[in-house]
Amino acid sequence: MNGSKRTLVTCALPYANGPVHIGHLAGAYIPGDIYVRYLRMRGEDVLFICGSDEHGVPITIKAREQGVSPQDIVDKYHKIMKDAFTALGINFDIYSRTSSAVHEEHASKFFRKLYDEGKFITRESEQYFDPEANTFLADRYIVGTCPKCGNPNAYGDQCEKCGSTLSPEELLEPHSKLSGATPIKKKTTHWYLPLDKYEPWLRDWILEQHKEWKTNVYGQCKSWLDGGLQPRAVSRDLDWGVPVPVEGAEGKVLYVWFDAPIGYVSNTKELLPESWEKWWKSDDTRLVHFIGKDNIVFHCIVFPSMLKAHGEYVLPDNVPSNEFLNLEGDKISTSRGWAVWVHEYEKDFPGQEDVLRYVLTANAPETKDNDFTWKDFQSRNNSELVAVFGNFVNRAVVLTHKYFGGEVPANLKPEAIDAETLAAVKPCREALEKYVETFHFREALKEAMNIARIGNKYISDMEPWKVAKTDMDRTASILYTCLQICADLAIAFEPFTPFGAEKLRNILRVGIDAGHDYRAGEGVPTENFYREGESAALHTVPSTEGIVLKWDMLGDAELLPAGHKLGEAVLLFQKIEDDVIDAQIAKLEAIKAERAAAEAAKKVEPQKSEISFEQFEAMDIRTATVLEAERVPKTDKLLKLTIDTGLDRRTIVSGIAQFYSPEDMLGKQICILANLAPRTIRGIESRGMILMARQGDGKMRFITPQEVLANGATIG
Ligand code: B3M
Ligand code: ZN
Repeated sequence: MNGSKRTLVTCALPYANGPVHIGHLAGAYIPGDIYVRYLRMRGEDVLFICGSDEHGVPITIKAREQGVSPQDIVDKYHKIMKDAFTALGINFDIYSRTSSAVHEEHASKFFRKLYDEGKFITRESEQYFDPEANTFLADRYIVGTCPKCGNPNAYGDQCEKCGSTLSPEELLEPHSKLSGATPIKKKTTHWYLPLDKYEPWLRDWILEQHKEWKTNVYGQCKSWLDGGLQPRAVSRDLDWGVPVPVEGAEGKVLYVWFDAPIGYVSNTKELLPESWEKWWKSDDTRLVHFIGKDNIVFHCIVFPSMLKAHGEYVLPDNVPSNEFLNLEGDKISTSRGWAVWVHEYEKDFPGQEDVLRYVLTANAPETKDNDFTWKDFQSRNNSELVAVFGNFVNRAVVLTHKYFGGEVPANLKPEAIDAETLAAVKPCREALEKYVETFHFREALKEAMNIARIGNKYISDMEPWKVAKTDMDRTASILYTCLQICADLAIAFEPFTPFGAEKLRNILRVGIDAGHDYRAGEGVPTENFYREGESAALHTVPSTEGIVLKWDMLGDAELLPAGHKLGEAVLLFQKIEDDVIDAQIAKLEAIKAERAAAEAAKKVEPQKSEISFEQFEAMDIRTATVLEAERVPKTDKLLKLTIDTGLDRRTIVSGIAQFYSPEDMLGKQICILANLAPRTIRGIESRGMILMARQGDGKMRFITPQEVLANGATIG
């Protein structure tokens, strides 16, 4: 299908500052994995590259927040992300990292070549500088009040509350996140890639030569190009990243978006030190980048311009990008905790990786933003994977065990409907192929599911369990036909739900030719199916009767010959019950409630009307200590406190029982308004009032001097 070309597939290198969530998966990683598995089954030579993006300002900010080094942060998340991909069967040939030595060397060389050949321009500009911390400040390091919504914690590049894109100049009362100082402007020099020079070439290359790119990608490129390109800085004043390899560039590193895409090349080099160039420097390579929509400009405009400037590398042939996935109607956000994290999913749904892969593909945001809901997740599992695919396979295999001792029966009494049913698989295969090859994975999955629907309808219509009462020969033909479709499903679902497909192959006792990969580096034999250890079951099935399924067999009249012995029937997919889904929904509701409470807590009451100094002085406020405390009977809110005011011992009734128990109050020094007119509350005379601080959400705390003072000390 790709002629003689080999295919180099990359998935965006995720930032190592948070775990992988369903938005990442749906955007780039699951589509990339489906594509690679499919091509490999078709015998294509494919290399699948990814890794962590470990530079950039968000990582340094996270490190500061947590009081650890940036290296600690990336070490932690690199492992979490790597494990998450492995758990979901996303088998990159290499998942490395941009903090590796190979990458630093390779990225430096790349920069240096462009520098030596005069491909950069330098520009002096004024950047924000923290005079106390003595360092330049990235936009993210400047905080202030959002001019649009008044959020006091907006960043110099964006307000996360109202979503506005900002520049540091727009912030009200800007201050440095590092020291709190007001930033000043200072001159600094940086290297720029003059994208404007590449604009005519880009226009031709994308707008004329790549009209086949997905419309969302093509459209974004066109609007960037129509807006006119500007030189883009490729260095930053920062102490975390690949140092700019130029004399006199101390304190400067490569801009993260300059070094990260070079990571695709470095990671290839790390895996294949001898032959990486054949993947990157040969016209026989088709390069395909799977990315999320916020990465389009970098992969279609900036990185290709870098590659063009360098001159030795292939350019991407396609850049399939998805739109965004929302979660229960709300934008997924790592910082707001609004996500379904893969490592948590693994805990809550062990062994159900396929369900997530299936749902995220069936509901992929391929052409527009889409929504993930737990109800949809449940219903797709229960009514599609379980009720159609799983149910069909289970009925076919169980009945074969019941009537034919678990052997594929001979096709003793064929009818036209059998051949027609099997013939209906081929068009599904053809459509599936067309859709995968044009990056329409949700349509492709529908076609795979159509094969299961064909089988499920056939077995329901034929009712072999009834036919068996009168006609065993006809029953044999019906089950023979069903089992051929089961084998089709074991091929067709391999790219989408590899765990279920493998289970199915174990039931059918067949192997699969899934092509070869490069996970062990070079020299992996091409006849490699699955290596021991990662899919042990395939290797330990005692007899596969020599049957090895191949993509090209999909839709053939006979994949399993009569007499072939099947394994035990096991359920491919499990029903997901309401309580499991309700628990996930409750988890999200708790996150929302927490967020709402945090917002409410920050709500500030308006200032009261002005009073005179005399009015203030009229209030007798002083310290006191709680000697006795008890609940006022038959009330939820009231505590009766006996206190030592320095002047006397007296009783105060206070509405704080929601926040403090009597034991909490015993012995505490508090502040009271002593000269408040006495009031009788529940038959108890209360003399004075305890001073409490109350925040926006109603939470209250008593006021206490910073150090214990004598009782009766006056406050004012
Ligand atoms: N790390 C952005 C992201 O994770 C960025 C991608 C780099 S790909 C070279 O969305
Ligand atoms: Zn705002």
